Amino acid sequence: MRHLHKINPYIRINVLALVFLIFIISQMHAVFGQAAPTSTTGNVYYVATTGSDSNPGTITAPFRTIQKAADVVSSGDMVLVMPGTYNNPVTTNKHGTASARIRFVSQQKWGAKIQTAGVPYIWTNKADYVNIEGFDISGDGKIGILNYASHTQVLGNHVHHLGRADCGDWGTGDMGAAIDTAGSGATSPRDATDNDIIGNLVHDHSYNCPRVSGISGAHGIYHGYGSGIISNNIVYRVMSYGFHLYHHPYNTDIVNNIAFNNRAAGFIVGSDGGVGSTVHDIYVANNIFYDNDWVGIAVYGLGSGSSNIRFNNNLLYGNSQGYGFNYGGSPDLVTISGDVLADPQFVNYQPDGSGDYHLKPTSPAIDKGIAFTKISEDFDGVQRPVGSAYDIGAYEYGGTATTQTTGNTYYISPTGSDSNPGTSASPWKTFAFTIPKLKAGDTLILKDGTYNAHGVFAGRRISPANHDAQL
Ligand SMILES: [Ca+2]
Repeated sequence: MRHLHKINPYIRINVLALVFLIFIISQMHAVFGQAAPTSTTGNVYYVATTGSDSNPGTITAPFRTIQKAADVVSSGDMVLVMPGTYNNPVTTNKHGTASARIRFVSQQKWGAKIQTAGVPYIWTNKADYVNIEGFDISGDGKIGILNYASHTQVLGNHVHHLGRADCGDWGTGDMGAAIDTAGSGATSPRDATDNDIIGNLVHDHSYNCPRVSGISGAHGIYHGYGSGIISNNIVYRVMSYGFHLYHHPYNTDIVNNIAFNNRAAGFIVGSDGGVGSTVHDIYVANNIFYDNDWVGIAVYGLGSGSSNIRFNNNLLYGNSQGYGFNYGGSPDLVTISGDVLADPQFVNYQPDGSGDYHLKPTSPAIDKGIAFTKISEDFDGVQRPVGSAYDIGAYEYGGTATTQTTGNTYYISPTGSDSNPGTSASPWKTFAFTIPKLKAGDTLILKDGTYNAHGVFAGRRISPANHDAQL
C-alpha cells in the first residue's frame, strides 16, 4: 500500500515521540503479533557529524556515517541524519517490507548534506521498500541517487551541482542523471516496480558540458524501467533532458512537475527497441515544460508493442517547439488533450533557478489541470486542489502550505469522540478516524485507557501520554 498522502516529506522530528514510537510499535506487535512483519524492529538510529561508527547509533551516541546506519538497519527502522556535511557515498542494501519500510530521513530538510568527490555514484540503493527523504546531495558524481530496487520512495531531496569539472563520463559512456531509476541492475530484464520520485528539487548537472558523440548527456530525473509516480519535482539546468523515460518504463505517472531551462527537451519518453523495451501506460499530465532548449515533450523510438501514452493538460511554452515525435507503430499510440500553450506566468521567472516558480494570480495554469488523486499535495504541501480544479505545475495557487509548520499535537482517548477537535480536553476516540488526520511532524498523544486499536500506523509518530495506554 502506498502512503503518499503526505508527499512533501519534511519531517519535524519530535524526539520524545520517536522514543515513544518504539514503545508503541512494541505494544502493537504484542497485540498484533500474527499480523506484524516478523522482522520489524522499529529502531531509530541517529547519524551525526559528531558521532562515531563505534557508537550504538542512539541520539546521545550517534553513528558518524550514513553507511554504518545502512549496514545495521532492519525492516521498519528509521535512520535520522542530523544536519551537517557528510563526504562518504552511501550504498543501501537492507530491504524493508511493504508494511515496514526502511526510512533514511534528513532530520532537517536539506540539512544533511552529502557531498562527495571522486566517486561516480553518490547514493546507490539496492534494497526494496527504502525511503530516501529530504537530503541535499551534490558532488562530482554522475548520479546523485541511483536506484536498482523496487518500491523505493525518493522524496523531497535537493540533488544538484553534479558532474565532473572536466565533463568526464567516468568511463561509462553516459553522463548520468541526478536521480536514476535504473531497474534491477545486473539481472535481465532489468525490471523494477513501484518506484516513486516525488517533491525533489533537481538542478545543475553538467549544464555547460559539451556534447560528445557516443556519450549520452546528463539528465535530471531518469526513469528507465518499470512503474512508479514522478510528481511535484522541479528540474532545471541539466545538460540534456529534464525528465527522461527510456528503455522499459510502464505504468508510470508523470504529473505536476516543472522542467525549465534544460538543454534538451523538458520530457522524453521512448525506448531503445531491444527485447523487453516496450513502453506502455505512460500518463503525463499537469506538467509545465518551459524554456527548454529543444522541445517541451519528445516521443522517440518506441519499441514494437508499445501502447497507451497519454498527455493531458500540460503547459508547453518557450521551448523551441511544443512536441517532437519520431516513433513507429500505431498512430494511435499517443494521445494528447488539454494542452495550455501560454506563458505560465511564474511569480519571477529566472532561468538560473534564482526565481520564484509559483504561479501569478493571472497564470493560465491555474485550475487548468486534471484531477490526479494518487498525490494529494503540491511541492509545498498544499492540499490539491485549491479553487475549482488542479493547477498545472508543481505549485497549487492560493493554498496554504502545511509542511513547514512546527507540527500539531493531538490527543486520543477511549472516552473521547471523533467529533471532538482532538485536543487534550476534547480528544478523539478511534485510531481509524485519527490516523488519517496526522500530517508529517504531528504528534499524537494517547491518553490513559484501553484501546481497541486498528488502522495503519506505518511511518507515523504516536506517543502515549504515559505507559498506562494499552492497545
Ligand atoms: Ca487550482
